[in-house]
Amino acid sequence: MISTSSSSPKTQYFLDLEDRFGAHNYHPLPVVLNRGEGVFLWDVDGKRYFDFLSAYSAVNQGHCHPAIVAELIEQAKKLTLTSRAFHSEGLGEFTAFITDYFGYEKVLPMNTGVEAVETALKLARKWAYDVKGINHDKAKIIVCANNFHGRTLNVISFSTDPTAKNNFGPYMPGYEVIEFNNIPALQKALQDKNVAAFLVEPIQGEAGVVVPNSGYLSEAYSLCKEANVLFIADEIQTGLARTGKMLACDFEDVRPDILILGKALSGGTLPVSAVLADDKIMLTIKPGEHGSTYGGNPLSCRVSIAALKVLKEEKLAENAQIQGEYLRKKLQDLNNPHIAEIRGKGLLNAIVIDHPKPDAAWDLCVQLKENGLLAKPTHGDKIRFAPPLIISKEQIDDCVNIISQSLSEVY
Ligand code: IF1
Repeated sequence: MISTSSSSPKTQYFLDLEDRFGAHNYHPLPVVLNRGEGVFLWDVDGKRYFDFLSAYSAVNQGHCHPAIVAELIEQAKKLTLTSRAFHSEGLGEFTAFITDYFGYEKVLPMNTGVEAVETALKLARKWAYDVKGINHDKAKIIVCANNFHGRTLNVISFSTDPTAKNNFGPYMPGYEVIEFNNIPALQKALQDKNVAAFLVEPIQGEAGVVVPNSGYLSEAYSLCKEANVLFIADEIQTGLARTGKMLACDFEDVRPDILILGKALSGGTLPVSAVLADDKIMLTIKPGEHGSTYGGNPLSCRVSIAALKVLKEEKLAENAQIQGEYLRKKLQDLNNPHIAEIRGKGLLNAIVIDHPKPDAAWDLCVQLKENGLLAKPTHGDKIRFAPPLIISKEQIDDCVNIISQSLSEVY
């Protein structure tokens, strides 16, 4: 039984249900939500919170965005799923829309983020054999330490996080892990002629919002080009305006050979992911070689078009840039001795807590919750601050006041 002194009977009821009947594969804050609108969430007692997690960047457009929900409802009444055994109006329109939006020749739609990562990795291997001419079963993919790309057996095979990986073996071969933000390490790894691709998060999210040196992505991209190796960007968390540009790779004018998107591609309404690439890569996968029952369904397609339109119409990249800078400055100005570091880009931010108590970051998050702001600790001492991108300056002011007050109450 999960119990906290402040949980209401109603909250406790739902905590107990999950605890009793749900797998224990998460450790959530003890808050039970039942409504969302814009930057706000409400719990079962009607208490309102600022959302500073945005479902790990899936609700960049804000909760229950009216334009996205309207499209969802309208399409749900018309046609939701055909499977890819047949064509649908929605899929045709989506493929044209998203390839034009990001400037690629082709798209392959999937559902969850990790499925899109798997798709990108399969594409890279197929390209390696069919185009680059690597010998059968020899293709190698370079990845970075402290990566997070999802939770399938293949993807955790190249995780360096023991919690995500241990006791799930045997693992998939064919990966080499190098240090993130280390160009010489990449140079060395690229000397192997069997390297097909380099898979990287432009900013490492799970690692605690680790922003690489400026120039890292563009240099890594150039090295990949020289070595005839595909540069794969996992922009599932960093993309779609989160960091202050449409893609985090845009900061360095890098156009990935394979671009992976997910999360906010549906504005938090249903799982939609996508892999974008040009013909010379995408057309290496032939009919029957890859797919998904729900991937590219007409409901997802229409919702995704609406979600992408909102990003541009509401200038969310610009707002993320402006409010992100403002948030980091306001947090600096607190001059709080327990905030050791404030880092991030746009509205993908994290603070590092400096406090002797082992659960210091968790305790602060519980206090933030008491004071009406929801954020989640990661790796013990870090807290992610990533509100929906529609947040205003006045709302940031309110949030920083809550953070300041909570810090003084808890430490
Ligand atoms: C969980 C983290 C964030 C991702 C990148 C692929 C995926 C993710 C860059 C897979 C997913 C989520 C999953 C969520 C926690 C969360 C997370 F802390 F674990 F690392 F956001 F930072 N690539 N990230 O960030 O996408 O299959 O989940 O749709 O609980 O696993 P998915």
